[in-house]
Amino acid sequence: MAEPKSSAPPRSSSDQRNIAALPPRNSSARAELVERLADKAKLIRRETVRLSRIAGAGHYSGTFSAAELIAALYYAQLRYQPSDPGWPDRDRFVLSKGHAAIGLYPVLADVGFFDSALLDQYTRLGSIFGDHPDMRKVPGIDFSSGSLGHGLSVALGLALAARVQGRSYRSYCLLGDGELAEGQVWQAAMAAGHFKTGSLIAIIDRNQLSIDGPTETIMGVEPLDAKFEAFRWKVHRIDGHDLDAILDMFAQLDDDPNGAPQLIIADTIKGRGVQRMELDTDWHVGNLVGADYDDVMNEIDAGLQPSIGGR
Ligand SMILES: Cc1ncc(C[n+]2csc(CCOP(=O)(O)OP(=O)(O)O)c2C)c(N)n1
Ligand SMILES: [Mg+2]
Repeated sequence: MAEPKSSAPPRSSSDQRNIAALPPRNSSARAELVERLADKAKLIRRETVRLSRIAGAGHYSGTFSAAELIAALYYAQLRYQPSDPGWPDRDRFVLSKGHAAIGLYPVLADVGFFDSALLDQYTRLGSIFGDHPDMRKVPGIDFSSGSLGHGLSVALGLALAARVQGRSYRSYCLLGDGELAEGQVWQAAMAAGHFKTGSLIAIIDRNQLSIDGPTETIMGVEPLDAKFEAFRWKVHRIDGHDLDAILDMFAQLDDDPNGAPQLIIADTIKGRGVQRMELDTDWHVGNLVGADYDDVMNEIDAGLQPSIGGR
């Protein structure tokens, strides 16, 4: 394979992300930011519950494990212009675990990609919103995912495209840990290391569970750090529900587009934020109605409580 030319300009910290600069820990500006992001994570969980009821079923637990990550990405990290979804210099975001789209659509609406009233028709005949996202229909979606295993390859292609086009955008990809059983993920991982795509940022939602059981029983993925390091990635590991840790991690990412691709392993809890769902495979897909619906909404409103999941 021919080596793509490497002319992508480095990003500078002054590049326009969603926030100009990360306020230091323990400052009031930082506390305000974290509170705002926690509110957005609540929005993601609440809307997931509401839209699931419209559809008659929804992916709760794998969306909840990623709620803080998605909130931090869209309200503090990615650069984009909702008025111009195809802006060529936008950061790309590939939701490789496409079944979490139910939590992403409300964010795209909230930041202004489309009218949030459209969500009331979620999955109904004629709606642009399917259970999995369609890049041809939904403004702000960069890839039609849902069939697991493809996203990292696409995000890598987008990172290589930035290099060829001389653009400074980053390419982010959110993967599930069960998804890592797909061989194509490892082809992409190997190629990304080989091509030194430093502008590629993969985030693994390490919630320990696939659809019907623990990853380590179905297809063990550990030691995850060592595997990606062997493929020449720079690897970080954080608590994926700790907004301060996520923000610090984002601020530490390298800006060299020709350096090692960068992986964030985010240790999370599947179903986090709703105790009955935590680490319970029965809530991968479900449908909350009646009093259960109201109870769960109240629980979400109360914010994250100590996890019963033991981690
Ligand atoms: C290629 C493919 N195989 C199977 C599925 C069915 N499926 C949907 S979600 C899921 C579980 C994936 O587990 P993980 O990646 O860990 O997702 P999370 O725990 O974050 O929900 C599976 C197997 C799919 N969407 N695509
Ligand atoms: Mg998982």
